[in-house]
Parts: sequence; C-alpha cells; structure tokens
Amino acid sequence: MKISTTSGVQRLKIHIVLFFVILAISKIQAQSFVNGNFSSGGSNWFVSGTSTETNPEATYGGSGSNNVAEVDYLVRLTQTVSGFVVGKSYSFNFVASRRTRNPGPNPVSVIVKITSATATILNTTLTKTNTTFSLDAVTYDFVATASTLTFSLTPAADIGTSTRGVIIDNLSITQPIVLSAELIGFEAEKNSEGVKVKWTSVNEVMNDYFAVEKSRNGKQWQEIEKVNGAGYSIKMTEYHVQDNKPFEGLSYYRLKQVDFDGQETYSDIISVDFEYADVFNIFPNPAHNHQELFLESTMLLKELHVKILDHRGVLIYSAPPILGSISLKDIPSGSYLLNVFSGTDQLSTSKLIVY
Ligand SMILES: [Ca+2]
Ligand SMILES: [Ca+2]
Repeated sequence: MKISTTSGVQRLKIHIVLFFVILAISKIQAQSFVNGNFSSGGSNWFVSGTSTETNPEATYGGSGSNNVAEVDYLVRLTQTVSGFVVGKSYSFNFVASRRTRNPGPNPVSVIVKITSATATILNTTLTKTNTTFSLDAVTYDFVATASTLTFSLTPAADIGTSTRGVIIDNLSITQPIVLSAELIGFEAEKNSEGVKVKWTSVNEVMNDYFAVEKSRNGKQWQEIEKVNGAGYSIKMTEYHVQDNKPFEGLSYYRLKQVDFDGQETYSDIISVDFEYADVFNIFPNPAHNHQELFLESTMLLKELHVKILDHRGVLIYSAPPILGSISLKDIPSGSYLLNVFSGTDQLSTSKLIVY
C-alpha cells in the first residue's frame, strides 16, 4: 500500500487578503525640554545677552495669560537635551508668532538650529509675517547623530536691533509616528505550497529585522521566520516568507519589526483561511475496492500518512509515513472518512466511497 504525492497540481482557490497598513504605533516617550512651555519663566533656557524674556502672551499681541518667550536681537533660547538614541528619527516642535503688539520689523525670523558637539544637524530659518497674533505650529524632523543635542532659536538679520521679534511657546521633542518602517502592503495569500506572506516597506530607519508570526486565535503567536531588514533605506523593499505548514482553517499573521536597539513594533493582523483539503486530490472517489486510491498534493509534506475510518469511527486502515497509493483490496464496500495527517496534525478529512 502506498500513497503517491505529486507536486505541481494546481487546484487551489487563491484567496488574497490585502491590507494597507502603516506601522504607526508610537514608541517610547521621546526626550523632552525642561519648561518647554515657559510656565516657569525662562528657567532652564539659557539666554545670552540679557535676562530671559518671558511674559503672558497678551504682552506681545495675544489675548491670554499663557506664558511665552520672545526671541529678539538681545534674547535667544537655548537648551541642551540628553538621551537621544543615535540613528533615531525625532521631531522638534514648537509654536511661533510674529509679535503684533507694539510690533517691530516685518518680516521677523529666527534661526532654528540643532547641533551636537561636533556637527550641525539642522540649520534653517523660520520667518513670521503675521499681523494678527497667531501661534502657529512648526515641526522639524531630524535624525539624532549624538546622544546629547543642543537646540537653539536665535534672531535672524531681519530683526535688526529691534527688541521686538518672534514669540515662541510649547517647545517639544517627539518621535515621529512612522519610525522604523512604513508598510505599504502586507498580505497573505494561499499558494500551492501553503501561505505566502509578503510586504513592502519604505523609509526604514534602524530596522534590524522583521519576524513573521502566526496564530490560530490571534492571542498566542509563534514565529515562523525572521527576515533581515534593510537597516536604513528610503527605497521600497519587498519581502516575503513562505509558510509551508499553515494552520488548518482560519489563522492569523502579523509582522514584528525589531530595531537595532531591540525596540519592537507590531503590524496590524491579517487573516487567511487555509484548507488542506484544497491541496489534496484523492482519486478515484468513489472507488472500487479492487482499485488503488491515489493521493496527490501540491505541497511537499513530511510524515504524511492516512487513516480511514468507517461510519462508526472505527479505524480500519492506517498507513505509516509512506509514499504511493493505497490499495483498497481489504476494505469492504461502504462510506468512510479519509483523514490525512502530517505528523500528528490532521490536515484534511474527506468522505470516501468504496463499492
Ligand atoms: Ca506657554
Ligand atoms: Ca523683546
């Protein structure tokens, strides 16, 4: 008695589950400024040339008591922050308005700089021209090249020697929403060998590797395979992992993305409904009991064996891991269940008629 396996038979219904998903999980708390909102006056902001100039915004043209700082030709804001992870992306954020009460020059600009001890990471000019007080949000993205960085807002030439200038508030440092990799496609599709999980990433930063995980229930997960990331890349990179032993029925897949520093981010979860019966072809069925029964599979499965049960559930045939065809010579006419196993996993069950 033998069971034959024949590869190359394409009898599968292909189901594609297509998801567009972004790894948008925010990570650890970013570094922060001390007194970034000037609620403690100018403390922790080093101000060269004169005393720190902070006042309620009404002083400068706003309407509230919210404390803000002015940058003018005598006053600048500087704070040094430690704890950055080299290679990580961050954003430098604040709000800014041109002073509109007793206004000075228009436009007025500040030079926005981020420096390490050895390099300039950002050096740009923010120009404000508003004639109605308006604290507008600005954000500068940067990649930390050192663990300690100095942030400064200094007057640009257009302020001249005016003691009027640019009003600043709410300085903060955040990590951008998309950090390590942006997925523009994450999908799982059935093929003749099981389930193919594939995805495309762009904007990889510090991306050590991806791990594909699967689950029967969406709660307990097991890793299928790790795939090295591109590290740092703005190109689109395609990845795929073949699961040659998918779970029977509905199951779930997700991606774990791991940074060089071990930080993990999980993708959304996608599902696949895989039926092993779809990859087996058992014929002829119905079969004469003097015939041989053939089992074809598109999958290369290890330790394949077959059990035939009668209508009472009594085992009447069990083949050890073998290849070939099954002789039905000793099996009486009747209706049976034919179960295919790989190791201890039951892969399929189908009705078999012997006459
Ligand atoms: Ca404030
Ligand atoms: Ca001033």
